[in-house]
Amino acid sequence: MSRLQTIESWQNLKNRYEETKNLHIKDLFSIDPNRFEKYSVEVGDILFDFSKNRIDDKTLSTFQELYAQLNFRKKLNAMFKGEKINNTERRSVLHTALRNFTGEPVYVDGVNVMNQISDVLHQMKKFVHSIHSGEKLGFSGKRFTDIVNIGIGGSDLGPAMACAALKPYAKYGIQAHFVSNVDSSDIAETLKIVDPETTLFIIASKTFTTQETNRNAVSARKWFLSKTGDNQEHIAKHFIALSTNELAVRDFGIDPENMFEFWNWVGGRYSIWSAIGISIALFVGWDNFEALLKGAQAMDEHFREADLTQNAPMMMATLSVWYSNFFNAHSQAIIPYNYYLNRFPAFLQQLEMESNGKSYSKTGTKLDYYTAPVIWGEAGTNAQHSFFQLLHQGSRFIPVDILAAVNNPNPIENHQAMLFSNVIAQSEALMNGKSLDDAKRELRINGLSDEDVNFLAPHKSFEGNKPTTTILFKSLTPEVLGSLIAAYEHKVFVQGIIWDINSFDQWGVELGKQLAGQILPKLNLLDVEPDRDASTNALIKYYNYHKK
Ligand code: G6Q
Repeated sequence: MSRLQTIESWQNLKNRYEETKNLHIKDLFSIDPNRFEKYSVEVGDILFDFSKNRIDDKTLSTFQELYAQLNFRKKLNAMFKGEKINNTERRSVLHTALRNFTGEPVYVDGVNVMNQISDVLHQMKKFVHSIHSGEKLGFSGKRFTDIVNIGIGGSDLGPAMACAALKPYAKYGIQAHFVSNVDSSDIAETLKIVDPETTLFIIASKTFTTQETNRNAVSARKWFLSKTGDNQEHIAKHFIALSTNELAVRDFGIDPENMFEFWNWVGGRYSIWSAIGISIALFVGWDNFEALLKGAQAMDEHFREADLTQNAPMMMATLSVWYSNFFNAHSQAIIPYNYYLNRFPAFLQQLEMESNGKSYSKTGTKLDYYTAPVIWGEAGTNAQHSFFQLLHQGSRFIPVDILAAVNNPNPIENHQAMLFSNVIAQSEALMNGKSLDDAKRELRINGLSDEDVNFLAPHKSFEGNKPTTTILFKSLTPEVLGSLIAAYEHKVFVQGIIWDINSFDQWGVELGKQLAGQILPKLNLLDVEPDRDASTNALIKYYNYHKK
């Protein structure tokens, strides 16, 4: 049996589930009119409303006991202090240090990493200014107009999501492009629209050994040289690297002067705050990048100080565990009612599923409970016209996070009021549902026969009692975005503490990297490999036969 199952409060949560599983959220509001005040939290410009969830005081106090029994505070401090909590890679986990403006030192192996962080931030800031001011120009003396970030996974999703989210803050007339996929169409489509004289290529790779990134980087370099008279000296002006691996950067032909370093205690999916964020700074300006970091730091402080019911990331994690492990929820939907947050669900997919999609405890015991749910989502209101049917009437239990800004940077007549009324209406409808009697009453009012009423009513009724967490913010500013990302990062950390897993390794991703390396040479062979199964051999043969 896993350790978690032996903890008394975990067993009590099972009882609590049995006692409360049939309670309806709307009844919880009738019982306790202060429910919203109790179960909502404001952090800076963000309001987290947890009150439309299937929780009550007793459930939360049982979770409180669980956190105490798990020594949660001690574990939280261990992360912030740089202890090597990523035990399978024997690394510290210090994305929080990257946005630490408190002046407090943070030590790894006796070294205060704040000095290295501030050096690189300084180097980044200088570089960003020199591009924006025109001090640094392309090889032909023209200003940079485009940046192409070549990276994948954690070296792509964060900056790509943030540049999309902060588009209204873009200044200096720089267009940001992101190339990640080894599918040649990705780089080809980007190269069709950029000008070699005015484009800066950013090779973003923590390890600098990732197949897709290296392949795309080589193609970009080849294209660049072919368009610029094959002069290797121009590379220095147009290629920079973000990496922990100086040797590989040098081998690729990028001068270490043009390399922005980060460290192995920054996980890929947590690296947006490091040099990996340089594309954001180039796109929206240094002040806005710094505001993003400060927003995250504000969430860090909140997370370290607030008690459970007033702690946004802890509440998010508590609800996720409550639903995953007791209500058997297999997935969680993320619906931003915000055009600019269209990449946010994809970013969270990696953050949550790569961090907590694990089946073994930190000490190597096979777990006997569910860990990370599947994270999925799409921007509203579009999502309402596709999968909301399943949220409302499907047979699965799916908690939903709804995110929305009150103010729109592009106000046009009543668009924003329409958008926002959908936010409110959906969370209300998911909770309230519509009883069979109400459905029948409506049909009768519309003049339907008894036969039609009885036939149609079940199809027009909604169970309701579907939990939503609504996250509202005044506007989608860089600070708000920083705080939101940090809130989800900490949610993932708290889940990992309860599930007793290492949220900071990713051996499943490493497997993909190994396999890609093994299969590549085989694609050139027509002969089948006797060691491979018939299906794999047939697929390789199909490829070889049909390739032009
Ligand atoms: C993130 C993962 C993974 C990683 C990519 C790219 O946490 O480790 O998504 O970011 O595989 O790796 P490199 O940055 O080393 O190229």
